[in-house]
Amino acid sequence: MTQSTDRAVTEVLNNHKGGSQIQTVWDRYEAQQPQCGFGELGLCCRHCMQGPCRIDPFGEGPDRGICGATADTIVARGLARAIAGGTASHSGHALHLVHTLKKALTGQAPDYAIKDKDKLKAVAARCGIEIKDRSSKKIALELVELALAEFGDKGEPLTWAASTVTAGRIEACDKLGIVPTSIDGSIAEVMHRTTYGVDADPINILLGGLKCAVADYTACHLATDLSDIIFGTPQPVISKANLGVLREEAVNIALHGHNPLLSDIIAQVASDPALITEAKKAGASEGLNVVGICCTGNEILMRHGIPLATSSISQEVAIMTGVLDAMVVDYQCIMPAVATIAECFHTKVITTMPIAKMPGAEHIPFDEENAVKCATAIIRQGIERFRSRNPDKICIPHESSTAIAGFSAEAIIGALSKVDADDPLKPLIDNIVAGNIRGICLFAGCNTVKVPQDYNYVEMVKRLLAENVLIMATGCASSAYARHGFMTSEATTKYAGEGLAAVLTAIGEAAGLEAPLPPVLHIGSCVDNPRAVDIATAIANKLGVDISKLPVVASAPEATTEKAVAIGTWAVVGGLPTHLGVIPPVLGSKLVAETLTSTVKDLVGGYFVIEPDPNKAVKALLAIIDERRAGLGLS
Ligand code: NFS
Ligand code: SF4
Repeated sequence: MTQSTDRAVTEVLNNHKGGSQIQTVWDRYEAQQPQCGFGELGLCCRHCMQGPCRIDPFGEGPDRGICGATADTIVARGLARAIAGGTASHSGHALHLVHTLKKALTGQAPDYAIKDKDKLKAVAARCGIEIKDRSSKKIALELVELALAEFGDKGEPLTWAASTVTAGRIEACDKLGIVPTSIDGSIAEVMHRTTYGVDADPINILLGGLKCAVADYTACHLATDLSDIIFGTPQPVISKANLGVLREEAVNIALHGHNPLLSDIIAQVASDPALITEAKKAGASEGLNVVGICCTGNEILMRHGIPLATSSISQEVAIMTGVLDAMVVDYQCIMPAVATIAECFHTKVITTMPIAKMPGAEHIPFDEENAVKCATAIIRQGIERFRSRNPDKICIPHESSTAIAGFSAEAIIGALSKVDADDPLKPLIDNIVAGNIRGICLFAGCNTVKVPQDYNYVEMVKRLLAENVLIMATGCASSAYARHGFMTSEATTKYAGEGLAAVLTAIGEAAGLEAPLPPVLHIGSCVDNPRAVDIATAIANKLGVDISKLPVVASAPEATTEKAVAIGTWAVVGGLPTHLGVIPPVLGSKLVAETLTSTVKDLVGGYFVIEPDPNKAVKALLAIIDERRAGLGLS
């Protein structure tokens, strides 16, 4: 099967010099065939030691587990646990930021500070904290306490959720009893109710999953806000994406993982002239070249213009170029296989977090209290490794694309305000009303071994752009579009329909770019998905309707992780029809599948559209956009 539609990835897969023993994610996928049909349908349960239990999907074998759990119960429990897993990841990420900001404010983490005071004030005011003439430090300390309370037993609705969505969303969640009062409490509750002999009512379990997903949204929004406060709110920046950003004459260090707490500091330290001189002394005439992989790559691309090497599914391929001197990881989406592949090259894989170690990697604990010192030590490891690079194993593809990134909600409003300073949203809304922008689609989520890398992303976006749908992207979706050249002004000319192209050109020119805005706006990493909600909420509030009425949809055409399941679920609760291009393990229960794709629509307005074929998916999304336009009285 085709492994990837990314030419750089394919070039390295075909020509790498690591030897025939190299196995990649695609080889291991093949070795797993055929995958278990019970697992694919969600019909296997291992929640107790009497199991595993399996339900026969054809109705000929057992229709209940040993405890009596039905297919509906088992499938619902599995899905709820996936949502809890994703939420736990985002909670850990967010809480790490809160603790670090607290340490920075109390002098324990001197390498971090409040970089964006305006964002601090805006977030604090939104959360009901008094601003007046108070110092940034006082405001921030109060914000930290408020943030910490979101994780514990707050006993009332979570501030980061309640203060960022429409009144209609709060009402819908209230009615269903899915308003979480604790981020971590919601995760624990799902784990509790899905253990042996607790919740057996599939619909009740699903509601628990939806509630946990709202907690996931809260954690993501909190993480985005704190990252902006500590490291600055992204603004448009021009950089490059794809494996061609690796350089033969430089020490190449890839930052892979998720939290900017580590990567942003390394990105800053990498411009230290003393370290650059050290790299040159080691023989790298072009000094240091820091590149990003996965979401942490998006974070440093957005804030520092650091080039993006590749996305999650092709992380091993970055090592197979033979020029990656160090791969520095924190947590999430890091395949344990990278340490194995690195054994065939000179690359040093460095783990940094106490909860994420890996056999075969070197562990250098990253401690926020000595962040710059740790970052310097990590970079030195990369410089040292450069010396043992084997020139015979080099295989750098030439492919890389220009990518304009950094479209935070603030940056988008900033660009729009150049068209209408008094009422920045007006040009956007007027063009939606006039049909120049038929709708908006948020592309999110991962790559998966089950779809040739980026195939669904590229196929879908070409058609949607031609139909004047404005695209926002996050996570590995944004990586796909950056690597395939969709984040350039030229892409607007090439792919956007007439109406959309005219709007993007007018905004680009007013904003002083002398060229159109890109048709795919890179709005951040996966935790940054709430930036899209912020924009949708602003549009909805201005129009006086709920988000569930807007011609706005979401798609995760190549989803992989539990985090993607959690995000997709809160997008649905947020009122967005959400397409999945990979079939989640729910088809073993007709009830669960129907609830997610249809019944839930009457409850929250959003629902899942499961469609592996990208062309059919585009048709479905366009029909939904038109249905919603009609609902608003728009042609
Ligand atoms: Ni999102 Fe980012 Fe990528 Fe998927 Fe993983 S990197 S947090 S989970 S694979 S988009
Ligand atoms: Fe089987 Fe029930 Fe135990 Fe699951 S919880 S493994 S269905 S006995």
